[in-house]
Amino acid sequence: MSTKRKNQGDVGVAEPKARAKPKLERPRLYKVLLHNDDYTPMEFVVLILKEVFNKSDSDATAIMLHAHTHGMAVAGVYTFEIAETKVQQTMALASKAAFPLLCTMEPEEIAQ
Ligand code: TYC
Repeated sequence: MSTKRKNQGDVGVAEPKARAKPKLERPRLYKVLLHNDDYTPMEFVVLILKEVFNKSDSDATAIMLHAHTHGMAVAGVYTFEIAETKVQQTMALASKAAFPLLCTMEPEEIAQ
């Protein structure tokens, strides 16, 4: 077999190689939501926001009051596994204390 390369014309010759640094997709983010109810004490919700969501006392109080008056509030925005863990931790603490506090997560809208 010949060692000479076949003539491939100009196809691809002057083209740059594939990107050296491929662009990474941003990970999808999830909002963790605290839902209002009539029975969970305000102090317990503030405690959850401080302990699970690492909020300051004043941020925790503001988020709790938002849920209390508007029906729900965003406790934080995280990647999937972190959001899932925070939902599980919150629900475990609520059920241990026998409060009906509901915590859920939903994907953030994708920015265009
Ligand atoms: N509404 C509750 C009360 O009056 C307090 C509360 C606030 C409960 C926020 C849940 O996500 C919540 N004791």
